[in-house]
Amino acid sequence: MSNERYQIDELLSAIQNADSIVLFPHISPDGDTIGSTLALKMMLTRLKKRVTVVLDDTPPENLSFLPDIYCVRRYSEASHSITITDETLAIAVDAGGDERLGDALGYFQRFKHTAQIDHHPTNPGYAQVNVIDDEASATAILINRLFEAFGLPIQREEAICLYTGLSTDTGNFVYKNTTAEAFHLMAKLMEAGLPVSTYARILFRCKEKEHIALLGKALPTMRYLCGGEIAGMHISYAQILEAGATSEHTEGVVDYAIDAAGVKMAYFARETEDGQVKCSLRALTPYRVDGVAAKMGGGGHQLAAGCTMQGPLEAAVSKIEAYLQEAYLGGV
Ligand SMILES: [Mn+2]
Repeated sequence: MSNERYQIDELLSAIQNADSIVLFPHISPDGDTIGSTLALKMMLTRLKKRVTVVLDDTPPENLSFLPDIYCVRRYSEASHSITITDETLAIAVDAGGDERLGDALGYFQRFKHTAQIDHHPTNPGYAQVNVIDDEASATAILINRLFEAFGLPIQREEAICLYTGLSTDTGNFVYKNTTAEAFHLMAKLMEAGLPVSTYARILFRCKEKEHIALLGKALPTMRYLCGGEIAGMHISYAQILEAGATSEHTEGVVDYAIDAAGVKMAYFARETEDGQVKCSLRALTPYRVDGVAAKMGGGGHQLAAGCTMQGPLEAAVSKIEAYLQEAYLGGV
């Protein structure tokens, strides 16, 4: 099956016709873009292609366990040493829009042949060959389809990479995008020798000590509004420093607010070094926080959004609480 957004046959030919391939994961990289890219890189290497991976960013520290992660090269350093020929193919991986390539976009556009593999519904189809399936839980699912099309059985290291993509994009198989196909792939990865408990622990259980220290400072600020249906926490920049933490360690703190029983909408506000306030917002269906974020120049999805506000912290917190209550009382 092939249509304008799902040109799988065209991608297979483009790969077959290429002698070298450059892969482009997206900036602010997550487990799916990095895991899918690395699995694809391993697969293409088995097909005797010369493969490089360029990224206008650095992979997060928590993905440093991934096999071949060292192959992900900083775009600004790597791009000079790669020769582009008429037989070089560029493939963007998991990038929902071409702006997700950051400064590497201009470079991507210089290739004679471009393709992309993605699952974001808002993807405009910016490459010559687009393989977009917005019903796929993760781009890892689409990479698996390439393994199948090329008749290549998945090997253990490839399984670790695909598992990382699939499990992180589905929130460890609990988000609404978790499909039967996700579990079929999971079975296949297990058969390939995936040590799931080892990697599930690394990805979903282990926390940096700085994160725990920061959590210890945020939790006492938990405040409930609207009969316990709105919850939120905040932390000052001084407290972040006291915890020895950086912004990376604040990830996931907001979950403690939205996961409190009975809570429908939640926020976590943190002061930045320059005195602004970054706010993460969460909601449970049918409530939504995208509108609240948009009011403050931010954005995101219905159930997970964010925005940056002017300080001071206390004023920003009052404002965000007022907007959340307004959205809550409005019904959604
Ligand atoms: Mn993804």
